[in-house]
Amino acid sequence: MLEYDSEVRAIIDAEWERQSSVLRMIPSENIVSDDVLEALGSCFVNKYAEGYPSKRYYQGQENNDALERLACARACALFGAEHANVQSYSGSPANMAAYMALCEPGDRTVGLGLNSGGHLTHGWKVNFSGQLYEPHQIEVDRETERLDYDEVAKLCLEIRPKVLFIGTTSYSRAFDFARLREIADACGAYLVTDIAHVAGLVAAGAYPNPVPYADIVTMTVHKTLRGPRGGMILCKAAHAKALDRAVFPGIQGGPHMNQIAALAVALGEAARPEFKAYGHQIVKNAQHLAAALTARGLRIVSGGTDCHLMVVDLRAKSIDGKTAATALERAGIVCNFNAIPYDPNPPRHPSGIRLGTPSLTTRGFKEAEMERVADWIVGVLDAPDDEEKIARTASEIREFLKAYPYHHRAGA
Ligand code: DSN
Repeated sequence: MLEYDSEVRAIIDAEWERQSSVLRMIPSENIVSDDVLEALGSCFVNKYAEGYPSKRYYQGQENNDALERLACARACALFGAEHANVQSYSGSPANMAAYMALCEPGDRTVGLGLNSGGHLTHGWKVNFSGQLYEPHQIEVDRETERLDYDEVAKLCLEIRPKVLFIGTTSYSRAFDFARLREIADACGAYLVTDIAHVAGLVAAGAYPNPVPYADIVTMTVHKTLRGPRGGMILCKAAHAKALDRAVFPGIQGGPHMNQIAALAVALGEAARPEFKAYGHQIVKNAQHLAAALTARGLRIVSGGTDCHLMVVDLRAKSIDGKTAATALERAGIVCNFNAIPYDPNPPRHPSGIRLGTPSLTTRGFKEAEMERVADWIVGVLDAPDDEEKIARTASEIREFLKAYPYHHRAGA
């Protein structure tokens, strides 16, 4: 492979070495199976397919059509959806398609604020969702750091948004989707849920499924779902036409058929019993890690987690999130700095870090390993300038990881 390009080969090898020798704890990252990788690198990379099955703008589509139909059928079966669109390049365009299918520019929307765990595309002011529409943001309750559904209902009745857009990048609690549907109905809004982070947990039955309640459900497929980089959208049959039109030709041209091939493989893997066990183990690992960090003197935002991630408030250790994340990286623990709700510190140096367990769980980590992870993390946070200790931790982790392979076959 890459016989004639030693420069790129060397960089890929270095990245493989980096990924395999550190604790990868960014919750939006995972490790795809060899089969997903093979499909992603298949001959579908050579083919254009603008349009939808049986309605394309190029010839030579019989295999593209079969592939896209298979991916959509697998998506609908896995999540219990009426319609699937598998063409979105990633999560932000998937969210854009949801807005375009349901709203006109200038319409009012309600979404979860960034510091409360929402995403840029849920109405943040510098994002298209905050500029093309009229966004109103909900924040979590100051005390519980959880969504207060009475407050959501109050805001929605006051604002009367066209869309209630609920999803997360760092909110760790399970949503009450039935309640959100009631709130949307009471104010005449559509309900869109963005399950980019928890899609794999939903597929595994380890997190509530919003599909019965939401008009549109968007997701990325590369996080807990363990597929290739990409987006996917599910919706009620009534929105299918508007949604498909929003994706193509509304937002994008030809779909990436190699990405859809890899997604079809990932959806097949996610339907297997091993994946159910995997999804539940991700959550058990996250809950165990949250408890282990709490026992070592750290505070977890909202007191714990119902999913694969948590935000850790570092103020008790007198260290900011960025300093912590860079020290942890030197020690072989890769995460990201993150704001906590109502963060008194600036976004570039917020008070927290965000940790997740999907990729460690793929490598075979269970609760016992989470105890080791908690020790390593707290050891670094207690002495972020002790370079000797940090180097020792990095080499301990590198050694430890040799027993946990960095690739896996389908469903394993
Ligand atoms: N970048 C993703 C995450 O890390 O949560 C969200 O877009």
